[in-house]
Order: sequence, then structure tokens, then C-alpha cells
Amino acid sequence: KRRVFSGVQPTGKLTLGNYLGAVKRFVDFQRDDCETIYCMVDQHAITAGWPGRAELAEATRAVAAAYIACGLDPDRSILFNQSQVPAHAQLAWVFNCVARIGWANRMTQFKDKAGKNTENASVGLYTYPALMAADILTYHATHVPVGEDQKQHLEFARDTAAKFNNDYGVEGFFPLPEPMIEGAATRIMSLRDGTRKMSKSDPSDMSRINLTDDADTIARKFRKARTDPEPLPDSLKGLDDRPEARNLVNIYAALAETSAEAVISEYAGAQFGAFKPALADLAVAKLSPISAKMDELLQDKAELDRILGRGAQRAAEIAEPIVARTYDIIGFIRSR
Ligand code: AQP
Repeated sequence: KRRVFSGVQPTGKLTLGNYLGAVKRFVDFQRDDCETIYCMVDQHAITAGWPGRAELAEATRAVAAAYIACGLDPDRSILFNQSQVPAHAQLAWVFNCVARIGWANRMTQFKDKAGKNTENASVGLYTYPALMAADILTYHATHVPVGEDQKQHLEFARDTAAKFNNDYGVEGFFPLPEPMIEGAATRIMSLRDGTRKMSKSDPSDMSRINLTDDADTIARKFRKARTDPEPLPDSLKGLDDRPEARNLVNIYAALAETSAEAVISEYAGAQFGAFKPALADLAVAKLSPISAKMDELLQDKAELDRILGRGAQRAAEIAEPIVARTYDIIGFIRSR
């Protein structure tokens, strides 16, 4: 049986990129041949600054509500916030000692998020990939659905697993996790700039669709989305060098659960004046039930906290024996 793990940072409202690239796909793995473990990575969320106590807790509950509203069933999947399961931090330390500084230096996300003044970035932001490796490996997860931007961090996790197994002479102890990066939505781009990814921490709210945006806001954001003046082409090839047009076609395809080719054949020759409203209608039809369900779930915070507590217990039951075996392999004494 596959063991699937993934996480989302509670650093703001979830975007259409997080939904199509990650959460929607998490739901697809809820099937009999997979065991699914999904996390709000709240410890990762403080690497780029503390948003405030109430804000962090609210964002964590909002991501949990979004998961459930998108179709994750907390009985079928294990759903919890990272900080409630100490195994993540425990293995992160071990992996800080396994991974190499050279690997961390190559991480493009660190460069993007630290900006020019890297001296002033937190050490946590720098060792972010070691904590992410721990998130995955502490469950011996085999498959990790993520967006394209996380590919490099997944490679870091695989390299860390392989180096641990090799250095400590335990071939196969940590399985090398497979990234699952597939479909039309692996990299949804900003609505203002087709060369930047849509991101919840982009200062411009017009650059993204939030899961909680109302119908008017969604329509306005798509109407104002940057595009070129040409109509849609009649083949995918015609989208080369048209990043904004390609992005809107990809979003349509992912929402409609079809391929970009199918969208192009339906809308060949259409002007954006016609395509954008069709896209907005589709997005509203898909997202409004999710945001209504999120609102309902967020009414009962105590129940959400109970769900996360229960998920954390189930997660710890899997993770603790793996940490114990790791400690034994290393030679850390533990009383039994
Ligand atoms: N634009 C995107 N297109 C497709 N997938 C995306 N993901 C993020 N943005 C896009 C995927 O969503 C999951 C959760 O991401 P995260 O919260 O761990 O952080 P991130 O990748 O850094 O996403 P954001 O939205 O850009 O957050 P901030 O602004 O806080 O950094 C991951 O699987 C990611 O690939």
C-alpha cells in the first residue's frame, strides 16, 4: 500500500494554486490502495517571520477547514498540524546533521524568500528542507503530491534519505519518496505576471484567486488578469511564449478536469473578452461550495481542534516507532 504524505503552510489564505496544485489532488489519493497523511506545517510557517499568535492559529484552522471543504475526510485521512507531533522536529535535527550545506545553498526557494539580504534570514528558513525531509520520512511516506515549486525540496529529501541509509549502514530504512507532480496545474502563475507563480504571500491580492473570494471578486480578478491582445490559438503550440494565456488555459483545464488541448479545441479563436467570463463562471461554480463549507466549519473551532488532536494522535502512532528505530540506529540511548 502506498503511504501518501503532503503538507501546506498556514501562511495565509489558500490560493487557487494551492488548491489545484496540491489540495484537490490530495483528495484523489483517498482510495483503497493509499494511506493518506496530510498536515498543516505550522512549524514551517514561522520560518519567514511570526504572523502573531491568533493569526497563526486562525490560519492553521483555515487550512484545516479548506482541506475538509475540498473533500478530505478526517476519518479516512490523517489530518493534523505538524507542531502537535514532536517526531517532525526530532528527525529534523538528525537530518540537519545528515544533509550538506552545499545542498541547502542550492535551494531556489531560500533565495526567493530570503531576498537579497540573506544574512538577515532566519536559520530556520535555511534548514527548511531538512524539516520537510523529516515531515515525509518520519512516516516512511512513499508518495508526495506537490506542485512543481517543491520538486527541489523533494530531491533534497530523497538525497537525505539515501545519505542516512548509506552513512548509518541501513540500506532501505528510509524509502526514497516519489514526488507526484502531474496534471495541468503543477504551476499556476500569478494573474499579474505570467512568469511568477501564484503565491499566498504575494503583496498584490489581484495576483491570485483566494479560495474564500466571492463571485464578484473572482470575476473582477479574471477580468483584470494580464493577457496579450491575440485571440486563443487553435493548438497548444500557439501558447508558446504566451505565458499569461497559457496560465488561464491551464487553470480552466484543471478546474474542468480536462486537458489543456481540450480547452484549446473548444475555445480556438476566442477573444479573452469571451474566455475570461467563462473561466470566471467555472471558477465560481467550483469554488463557491468550498468557501461556503469552509465558513460553516470555521464556526466550530473547538470541533476543528478536536479533529486535529485526533489526527495528531494517529500520526504519532506511526511516527514514534520510526523515530525510536532511528535513535537506536544512531546510538542515542533511550530508556525502555
Ligand atoms: N502556484 C502554484 N501552482 C501549483 N501548486 C502550488 N503550490 C503552491 N503554489 C502553487 C503547492 O501548494 C502546496 C502548498 O504550498 P506551501 O503552503 O507549502 O508553500 P508554497 O509552495 O511556498 O506556496 P505559496 O502559496 O507560495 O505560499 P507562500 O506564499 O507562503 O510561500 C505545495 O505542494 C506547493 O507546491
